[in-house]
Amino acid sequence: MASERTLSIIKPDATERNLTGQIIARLEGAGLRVIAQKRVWWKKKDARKFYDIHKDQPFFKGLIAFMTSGPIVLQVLEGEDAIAKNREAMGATNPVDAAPGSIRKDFGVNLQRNSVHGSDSAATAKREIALCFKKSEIVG
Ligand code: IDP
Ligand code: MG
Repeated sequence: MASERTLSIIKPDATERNLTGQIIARLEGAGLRVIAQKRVWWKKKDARKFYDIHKDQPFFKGLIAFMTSGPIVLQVLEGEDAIAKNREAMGATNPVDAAPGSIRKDFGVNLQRNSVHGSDSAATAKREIALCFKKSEIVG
C-alpha cells in the first residue's frame, strides 16, 4: 500500500478536555504524520457542508450542534495505508464498541461525543482535505 493522506478532526469534546496533545501522540504512535494542522471554530454552514452525506440522518441536527459547540483541530495525516491506520487508531464510532487502546475507547464520551473524525475512504479523504485545507497549508 502506497503512502496516503487522510483528514482527521479532534472534536469539541476532546479540545474542551484538553486532550489535543494526547490524541496527536496516539496518531503519531500509530505511524501517522501530521502534515497540516489548524484549530478552528466551525460555523453551522461549515459543519453542514462537511457532513452533507448525513443530512437525512436523525442524528444530523445534533451532530451539527455538537461540531459547532467549541473549537476543533483539523489535520491532514500522511502515512502508509493512512486511512485504515487512522480508522483503527480511532476505534468504532460508538466508544462502547471501540477496541481496547483505541482513541474512542479511551477518550470518547458517547456515540455523538466520540472525540475524533477520520475519513472513511480514498474518495472521502480527497473531498474532506480539499474542503478543509488550501494546498499551500499542507507541507508533506
Ligand atoms: P464515523 O465518525 O465513525 O465515520 P459516521 O457514521 O460517519 O461515523 O457518523 C458521523 C458522526 O456522527 C459520528 O462520529 C458521531 O459523532 C455522530 N453519530 C453517528 N451516529 C450517531 C447516532 O446514532 N447518534 C448520535 N450521533 C451519531
Ligand atoms: Mg463517517
